[in-house]
Amino acid sequence: MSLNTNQTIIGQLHSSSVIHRHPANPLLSPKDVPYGPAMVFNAGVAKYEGKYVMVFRNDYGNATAETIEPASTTNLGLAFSDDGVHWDVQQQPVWSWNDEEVVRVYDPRLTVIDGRCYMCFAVDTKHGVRGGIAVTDDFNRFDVLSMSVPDNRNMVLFPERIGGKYVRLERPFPVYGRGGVDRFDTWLSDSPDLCYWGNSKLVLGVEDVPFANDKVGPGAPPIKTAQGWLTTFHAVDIDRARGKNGWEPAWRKRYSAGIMLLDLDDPSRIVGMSRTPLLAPEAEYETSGGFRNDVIFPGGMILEPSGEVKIYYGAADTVECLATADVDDLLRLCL
Ligand code: M1P
Repeated sequence: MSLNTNQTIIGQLHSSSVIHRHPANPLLSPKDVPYGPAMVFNAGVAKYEGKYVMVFRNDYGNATAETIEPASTTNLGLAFSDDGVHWDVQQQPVWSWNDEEVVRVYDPRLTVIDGRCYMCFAVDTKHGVRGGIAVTDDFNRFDVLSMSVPDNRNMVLFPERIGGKYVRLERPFPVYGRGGVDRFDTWLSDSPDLCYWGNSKLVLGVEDVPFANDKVGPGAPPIKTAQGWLTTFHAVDIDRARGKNGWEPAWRKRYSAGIMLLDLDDPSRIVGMSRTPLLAPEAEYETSGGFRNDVIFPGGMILEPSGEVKIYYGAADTVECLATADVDDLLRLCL
C-alpha cells in the first residue's frame, strides 16, 4: 500500500454510491436540546431493551455563524427513539463526572454486551487525554471500569467476547514516536474483565488508507456479519493551505468515514477495506454552517434485521446525522 507523507495533498473526496444520507438529517441539532448547547454531535447509539438509545456530546459557547467563544463546558446528553430516526431528547444532560482531575468527558460510544450497556468515552484530564469505559443499566448511574494512561481515545468495544476476551479498538497518540506530528493509527487490545487491557496490536496505519495523511481512528463499535466484523473508522487528511471555513479561526483538517472488515476470530487482522471513503463531507450540514466544517465522525452503527445498516455520525462538530446502507453492499465495498 502507498505511503502518504504528512505533506501529501489528498484532493477531492466523494462518498460511496452505496450509502444514503437520511432525508431527516440532521437528526439532532442544538435547537432540539432544551438546555442550550451550541453544538450537539459525536453520539454513541445502541439498541437497548427494545429502544434506540443515544448518548451525545454537547459543547457550549456563544456561537455565531463566524466565530464561537471557547467552549466553557462539554457534557453528555441522552435521547431515546422507537425508530432510530425521531428522538426524544431528555430534559437534562446525563452524567457529570465531578473530579478535580477531570476537565471534560466527550465522544461516547455505546456497546451492548450480554444485555448490559457499556460506554467508551474520551476524558480530557489535567494530565492528558484518557480513554474510559463505564457500564450503565439506567443511563443515570455510570460505573467506570477502566481508564487508560494518556494519551488515548476513540475506544470502541466489540459486542461480544472473542476467544474468551473482551476486545476494543482504540487510537493512542504517540506524538513522540511518530515524528512529533499527529500521525495516529488504530490499535486493538483485549481484556479478561474490561478493566485490565493488553496484548495490544496495530490494526490500521495511516499509510494504509489512501484518503488519510494525518490519522485513522475507530468509528462506531463493530457489527458482526458472517464474513467478519464490519466497522467504520475516521480518516483524517490535513492540507495546510486550508484556512477559515467554520466558526474556528482556521481549520486545516477534513474527517471522512472509511469502512473495513476484520477477521471474526482475530479482529486485529483486516480482511478487506474500501480504498475510497464510505462518507466524505459533501452535504451542506457537513461542509458549512458548523464549528469545524468538513468533519464526519461516525460513532454508532446498527444492523437491522432487514439488512439495513444505520450509521450515526457527527457532522461539522455541530449536529448529529444518519446515513444508511445495505449490509451486503458494505461487505462488497470491503471485499
Ligand atoms: O474536530 C474534529 C474532532 O477532533 C477531535 O478528534 P481527534 O480525536 O481526531 O483529535 C475530537 O475533539 C472530536 O470530538 C472532533 O470531532
